[in-house]
Amino acid sequence: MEFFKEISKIKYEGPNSTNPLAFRHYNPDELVMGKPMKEHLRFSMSYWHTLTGMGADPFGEGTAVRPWDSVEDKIEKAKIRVKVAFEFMEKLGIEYFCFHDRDVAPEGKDLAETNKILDEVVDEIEKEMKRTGIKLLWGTTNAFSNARFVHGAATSCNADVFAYAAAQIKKAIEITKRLNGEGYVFWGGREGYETLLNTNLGFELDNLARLLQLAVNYAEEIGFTGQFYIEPKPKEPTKHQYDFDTATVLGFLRKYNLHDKFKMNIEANHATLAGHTFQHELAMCRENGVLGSVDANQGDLLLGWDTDQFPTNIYDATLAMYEILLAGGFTTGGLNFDSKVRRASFEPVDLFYAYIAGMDTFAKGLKVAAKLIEDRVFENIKEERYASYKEGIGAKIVAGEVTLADLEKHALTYGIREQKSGRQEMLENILNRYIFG
Ligand code: XUL
Ligand code: CO
Repeated sequence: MEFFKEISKIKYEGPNSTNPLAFRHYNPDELVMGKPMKEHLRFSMSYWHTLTGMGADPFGEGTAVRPWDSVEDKIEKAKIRVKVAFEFMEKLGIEYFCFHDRDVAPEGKDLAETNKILDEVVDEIEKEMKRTGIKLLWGTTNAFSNARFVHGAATSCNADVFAYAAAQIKKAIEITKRLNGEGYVFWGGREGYETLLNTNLGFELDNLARLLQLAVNYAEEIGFTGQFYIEPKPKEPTKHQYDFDTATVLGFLRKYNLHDKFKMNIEANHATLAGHTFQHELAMCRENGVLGSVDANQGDLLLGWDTDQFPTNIYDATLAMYEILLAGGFTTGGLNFDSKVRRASFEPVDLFYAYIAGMDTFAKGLKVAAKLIEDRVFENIKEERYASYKEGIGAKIVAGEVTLADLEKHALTYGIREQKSGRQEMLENILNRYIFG
């Protein structure tokens, strides 16, 4: 059965095409820096927003028109959605997907039944993966939507909830392994707090580390070799999320000696909610050797929450790809669109327009970023900017060959000899030239 009958496979038609159902920049096999675009970008479909996001908001119910959802039985519906998902990915030429346990299958009356239903739906996913060759970028668990997670999961004050979350994670790692997932994400959905008047912050962080350590142990025990990622986010749903940003997560991981086991899954809109740019978070990961995977979306700077919009901002996409290329590109990770269509874009075809926009934006960003790196546009300028550390006192500082007294002597003798302009506006204009010609 075909679900998107009016839509055939989306093709690359080149930058001059005016066909809204074609790629203008994403040309999967075109070589960029000697590697096909699709291998640089490793696009992935988010199962949750694409298949189960209905457009509900705090003021009204979902608006999405999804004809395949008309079947009553929840398990049957879940199985049909699997077919829809794979037809969608095939038509867009997306070779990876990501999911939470609860996106793909409904919960049963208890954990045992829930796990049984999940296995049944995973059977269908496995068949479709074999048929199409589409792969699992990462799996994860949803330990935040159900009311049992009211006080958090690993950081809940209730030990039964800690155990329940652990059981869910155990199962989610098992299915990720079964589907050959290349990674597994921990996003701390409700791992945070509203008020310190009732919260033992130190104890909750210890518990978060305990659960992550148990997950590491279990992965080793069953031979799951996929990469573990933590996805930082500063707020929402809780006021203070523990995994605030990359720097905070690095501090946490190092304190609990977990830093060798985790990389980051950076989400664009989470970075901006933390008061950073997307590029900042990626650069911080690159400098610390923890750039793992990316949830590509964009926020609305006029709004203070996670809007999960499809990325169309060419500056952000270019600078993100610039960081990713500088870091050596993705290995296990990829570009997952943790993005949803707006509530008023309720027709199935809107899902295609949205992914085409996101994929084309990042493809164009990749091409521009590659050119910037090949021409060493910023590298040469940065090298020149720090030249004073290459010789004289600067070289001695870097080599650790000076004392404060030596530096005092230097300052007394020379003062500040020369300052140079940072040339920010010139650089921004050069960036524009690379993007727009
Ligand atoms: C929530 C979010 C999640 C994670 C996976 O803001 O980004 O969907 O990506 O749990
Ligand atoms: Co995300």
